[in-house]
Amino acid sequence: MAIINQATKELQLKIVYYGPALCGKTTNLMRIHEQVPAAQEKGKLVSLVTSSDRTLFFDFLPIEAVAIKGFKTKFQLFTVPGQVIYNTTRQLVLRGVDGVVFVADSQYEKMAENVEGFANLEENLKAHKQSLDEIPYVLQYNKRDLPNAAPLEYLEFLLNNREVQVPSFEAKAPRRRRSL
Ligand SMILES: Nc1nc2c(ncn2[C@@H]2O[C@H](COP(=O)(O)OP(=O)(O)OP(=O)(O)O)[C@@H](O)[C@H]2O)c(=O)[nH]1
Ligand SMILES: [Mg+2]
Repeated sequence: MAIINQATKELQLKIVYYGPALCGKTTNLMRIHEQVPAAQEKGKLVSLVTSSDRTLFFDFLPIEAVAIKGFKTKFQLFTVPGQVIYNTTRQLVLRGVDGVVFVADSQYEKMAENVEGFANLEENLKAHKQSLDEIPYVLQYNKRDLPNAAPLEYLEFLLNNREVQVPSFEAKAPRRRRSL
């Protein structure tokens, strides 16, 4: 839920990067962290990972963006752990979410996981009495650099098939800098 502080003129929004295991959620936050100019206020990227770099709880990155009608906007970016066993954690991270970026892995063999991940997002929102009818979300088709990436039309057909279609974006991050 967006927090509006009239006294300090601040607006705080929580955005969650959601998606199947290894689709590139953490990489998204790392790239944003690298690319937001130092002049713009950005906090530390906090990552809680296993020894093999898989997200254990979540990643967290606070960013300050442009002012909207005199209100300083603060985005809190989170990722969830994609591994199936961490569903309770995914549910917790979704609490109070204002917007979702669903990251899909473009590789053909990941389609079932993408579809399951999307259904899992809907289920977990339901647990908070929320739904994608009211929570704004976008789709990111990641790993477009890989040779076995499925055509965009196929991804759209599988994932962007709710009553209202949402914006979708292609992405690739072939190299990952180990800079945490
Ligand atoms: N080729 C390619 N590899 C990518 C891309 N994005 C991420 N990766 C790689 O995919 C692997 C998993 O990336 P992560 O960002 O850790 O994935 P995640 O979704 O956070 O994974 P979990 O936290 O376990 O759910 C890493 O080796 C990344 O370097 C991409 O666009 N292209
Ligand atoms: Mg991760």
